[in-house]
Amino acid sequence: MIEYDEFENKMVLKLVYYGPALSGKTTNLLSLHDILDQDGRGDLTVLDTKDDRTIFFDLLPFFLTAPSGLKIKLKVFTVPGQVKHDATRKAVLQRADGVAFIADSQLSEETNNSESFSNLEKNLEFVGLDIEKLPLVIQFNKRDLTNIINEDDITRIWEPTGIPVVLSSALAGHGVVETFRRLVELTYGHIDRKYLLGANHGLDKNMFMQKLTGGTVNDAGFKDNRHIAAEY
Ligand SMILES: Nc1nc2c(ncn2[C@@H]2O[C@H](COP(=O)(O)OP(=O)(O)O)[C@@H](O)[C@H]2O)c(=O)[nH]1
Ligand SMILES: [Mg+2]
Repeated sequence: MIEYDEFENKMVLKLVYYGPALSGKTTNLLSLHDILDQDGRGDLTVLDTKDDRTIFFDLLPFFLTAPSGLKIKLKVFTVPGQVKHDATRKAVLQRADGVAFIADSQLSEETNNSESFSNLEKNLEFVGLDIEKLPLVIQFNKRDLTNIINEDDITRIWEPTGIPVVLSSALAGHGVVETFRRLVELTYGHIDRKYLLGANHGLDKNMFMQKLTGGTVNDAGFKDNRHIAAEY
């Protein structure tokens, strides 16, 4: 649920990187921060320390102005993955406009992934968001490691859901921008339907993508990432 202030001509969007502890959520934002080194990208705040008591979230903001003058701030958050930080996760998830679920590809993490995804479903319901309508992208991270879930299994499980899947190695920066692009693209569609960004503000999808990611919509993203994954 977007924050839109018509009087001030300002809009604040919120994207959330969700997933189990240590799946690579913070690493995604660190890589995004490094790769998208451009106008409109703010500084990264990492509040996620290794000390259990001080784990909160990370925040990477982006800023852009539509041709109409509408100022848009896009806040990208991570949640703490550990089970006990559920209250923080709920708070971060409030009013989210889109979610990237970062799964850890290691076979040993399968239970943690599925518990975290169930937790996402439960918490979306708790904060009043409909998972069927919310822009959602799944990233299978750590493709550089061995003993990982294979691509065929990922496709078999996730393709029927229609949720876009990106294979990545966030540590190497692979698949990180693609995940963000996919999410930003879905989020644009979601918001444009309601706030007519194109019709009323002159901000079409390509311009939105260009301003946020420095690139245009890449519909071959999934294939590209399969290609990258094959390199490991
Ligand atoms: N091998 C490998 N390690 C990764 C990758 N992404 C993250 N990591 C490592 O996994 C650990 C947890 O990452 P972090 O981003 O802190 O996880 P978070 O708890 O989800 O924020 C760190 O040691 C990262 O360096 C990846 O793509 N490949
Ligand atoms: Mg983290």
